[in-house]
Amino acid sequence: MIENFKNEVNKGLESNPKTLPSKYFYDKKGDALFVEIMNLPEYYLTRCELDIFQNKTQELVDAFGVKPNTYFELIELGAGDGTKTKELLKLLDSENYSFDYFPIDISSNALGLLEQDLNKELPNVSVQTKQGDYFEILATLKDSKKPKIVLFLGSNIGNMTDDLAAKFIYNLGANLQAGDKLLLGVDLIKANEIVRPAYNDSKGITAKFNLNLLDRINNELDGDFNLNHFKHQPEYDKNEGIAKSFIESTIDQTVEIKAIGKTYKLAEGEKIHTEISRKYNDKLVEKIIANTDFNLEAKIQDNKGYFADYILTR
Ligand code: AVJ
Repeated sequence: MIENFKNEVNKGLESNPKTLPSKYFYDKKGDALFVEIMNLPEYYLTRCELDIFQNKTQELVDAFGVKPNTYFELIELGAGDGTKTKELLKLLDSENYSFDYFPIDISSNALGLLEQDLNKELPNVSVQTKQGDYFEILATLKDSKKPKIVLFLGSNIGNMTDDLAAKFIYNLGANLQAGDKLLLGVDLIKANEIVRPAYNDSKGITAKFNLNLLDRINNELDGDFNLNHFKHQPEYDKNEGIAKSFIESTIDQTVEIKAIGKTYKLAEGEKIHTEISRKYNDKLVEKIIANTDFNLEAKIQDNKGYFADYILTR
């Protein structure tokens, strides 16, 4: 684990232009900052998808094509605190659907909290938490041959390049059977004035979230990044449809990472690319599923038309 972190940090900082992987945002402090981001007025994504789960719940269930008397498995990749999914679970529970809910997450802590909360609020829903790697767990669930609905919410796929997203969906298909469904939550391409503030909020929480990556390297790899000499630098252009985050060096400097045993030079104005957040439209969704076993079944949007939950059928 720490070896991977070292290797990826070293590879990224030796690249030209420099990069660091966004998956390392999420240490304890990063998790807490992301919760703060989700509550920001500028960060519309979470609220828009919650609007779908609250107000278009029946449309979602209709698109799943499930019936109350036929058992299915509801699987969620990266369950988080389950706020959105709870709305769906409430409806399925009140209409006596027969299913088990399998939230999958890398954080056993998050899963424990979610299970506790659901057992209290929806005691009739069977919750089977699964801690670990998405694909390893899906491979074990495949053996049951039960009909499956997989949820991948929150525009989490947005952190992947289009190539990686296509491979990811292909691999999901390989772990499912014909007729199974995938609910893919994506942020839609829209005006700069709406997307830019979501990644550059007025309270500077997103800036802290981005720069926390340097802090994590300082803490875990004995680095000496001085956060006063770096700044958050986001970019978005609707013609490309990808929000990008950079960390910009504000002076000429050399940083040392002792655990790697190396130093890295940064020029004033030089940027480290830390994240992409891909925004989608129908064409791009069609593109990433083109070489997979999935077909587009339905598209369900929030009332503003900012966000979409696409239902794909395997
Ligand atoms: C968790 C990947 C959906 O890209 O919008 C939020 C992460 N980065 N603000 C996103 C994030 C900066 C978020 N995802």
